[in-house]
Amino acid sequence: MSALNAYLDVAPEVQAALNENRPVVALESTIISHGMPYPQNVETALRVEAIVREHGAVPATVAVIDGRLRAGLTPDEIDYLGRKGREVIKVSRRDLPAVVARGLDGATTVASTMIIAALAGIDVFATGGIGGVHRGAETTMDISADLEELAMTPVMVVCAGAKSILDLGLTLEYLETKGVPVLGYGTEELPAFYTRQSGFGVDYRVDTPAELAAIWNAKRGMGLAGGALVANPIPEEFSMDKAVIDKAIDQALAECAEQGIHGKDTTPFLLARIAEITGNDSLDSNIQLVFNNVALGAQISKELCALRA
Ligand code: PSU
Ligand code: MN
Repeated sequence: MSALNAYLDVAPEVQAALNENRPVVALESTIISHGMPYPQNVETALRVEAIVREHGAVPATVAVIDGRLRAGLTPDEIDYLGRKGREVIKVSRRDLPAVVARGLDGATTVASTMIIAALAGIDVFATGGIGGVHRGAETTMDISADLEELAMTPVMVVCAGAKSILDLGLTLEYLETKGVPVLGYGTEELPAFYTRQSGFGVDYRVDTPAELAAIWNAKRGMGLAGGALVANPIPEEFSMDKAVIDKAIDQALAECAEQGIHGKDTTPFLLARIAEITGNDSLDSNIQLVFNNVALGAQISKELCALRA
């Protein structure tokens, strides 16, 4: 047992699946606390777990509870994180030591969910969107720790691309420098979260969960450090009008600058403002793309188990 494992509790159902080479999908909790309003956040998180199960995998929602790293939460714990919302500490890599030492609760970002998933031995993690290089990063230096985590921690992350609150071109450059494969599921183009297209290409178009699993197995087999990013476009019927969403993002970015929001508050502020400006349309899209991603995550995990059987 490594030193860090002393801080980790894996839910019995999750541990049993891992021991028996059955599929498991890790899920993050900042999307619950900071990514969506209550009660839709809790409804979505519980539905997401059900969808993972319907696709034959075991869900492992990740968080920090009472200072323990947790892979696999109870519905009550999910409800608690969702009700507390933005009062819960948003925990990325740099926050883990203090939150654990103080015995606090925290919602995990993509970066810290990857850390905990890797410690637990979970390969596949599905979410909505990842953090990236923010627009204006050439002066603010605001680059999400999610990218650095993808560079070093061995987890395959399924997302719907990144929101254009970020500089998508610079985000891809960063991932290239760090050696993170960006794989488009059924697409040549990086999806932009609410829309299927961004104008930026992915590294490889991959059309089946089996091939995504094979690519991941090859990366691990060669001993290459770090993760991989699977970019899964939002289903056509739920995608948004580009002009509508771009206008909301521009307004949210302007308010963010006016109010001097910075650091770890930037992304939650932008997410909340975009949801408020566009109302239920963007929330519906957001929920649907997460459902789509966790279903793909379950299929990839199944294929990985088959490769290892
Ligand atoms: N982007 C989204 N939805 C989210 C997040 C980002 O579209 O919920 C959350 C994720 O938890 C992600 C975090 O890991 O925000 C990134 O925060 P930051 O930019 O401060 O690293
Ligand atoms: Mn940041």
